[in-house]
Amino acid sequence: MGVINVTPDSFSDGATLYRGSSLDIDRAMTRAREMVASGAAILDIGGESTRPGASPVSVNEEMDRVLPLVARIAAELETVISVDTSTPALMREAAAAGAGLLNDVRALTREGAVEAAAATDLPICLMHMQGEPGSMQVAPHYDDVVEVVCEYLRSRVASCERRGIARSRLLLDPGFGFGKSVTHNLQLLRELPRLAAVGLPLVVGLSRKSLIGKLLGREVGQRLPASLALAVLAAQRGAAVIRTHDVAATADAVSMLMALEECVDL
Ligand code: 7PJ
Repeated sequence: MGVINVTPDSFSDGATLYRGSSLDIDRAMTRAREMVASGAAILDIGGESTRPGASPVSVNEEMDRVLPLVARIAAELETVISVDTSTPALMREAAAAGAGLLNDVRALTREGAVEAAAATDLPICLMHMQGEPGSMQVAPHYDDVVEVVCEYLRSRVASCERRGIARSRLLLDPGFGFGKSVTHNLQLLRELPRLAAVGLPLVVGLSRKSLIGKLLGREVGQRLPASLALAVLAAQRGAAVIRTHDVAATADAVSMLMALEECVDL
């Protein structure tokens, strides 16, 4: 899953996809085309910055950022379009514009989100987050992070099922970096098989995340080697989808694991 952020303040795409405050949609399309050519099966389009400390975006602004790009990708590329949103109105509109997956870092907890997602018939990724982006990294605390995340995601699955979303439509994500210390993130990665045992496909996003900065002292632009290692380690522990900013390199890295495990003949 290749990440395309359409937020002017994104730490990884902001500098290149925007001219001032307006999205350069041709540049975003070039990025999308490159990612598909490099082996991305899914493109994840997000219009809300959820990095730690980010400020909220209005519904209209988020829709204006995301929908034109979803429509262009749907018209021009053969790929699954994922929309990274917690906003019910955007879920509905994105599905109508050609999205193939809803990716919600708030696991459909916003008012009206379960109903909106249910009505689309699309697959949905439910992610765990403790707190909200503005404050989630202040002092994250868990007694047993793996147990808490598993229990939370199980309860969200049950709630979705009660409200008309078949279990077969769901994917789960522990939400690396979303209200988690370095130790919490490492425990979740180490014990990812416990989350895989819930029985639904796992999405993992560790690409360029701040745990790498904290462990190695690397700036965002210097985090690719560690991101590749984390992608392989996650795939080895049962991740079905790897969310990454660097598709070509990640596809190569994960392909080595797949060759080793004889999942594919390269
Ligand atoms: C994730 C996400 C993630 C899922 C972001 C960033 C922050 N969606 N959206 N999983 N992260 N499912 O890319 O650093 O880890 S935004």
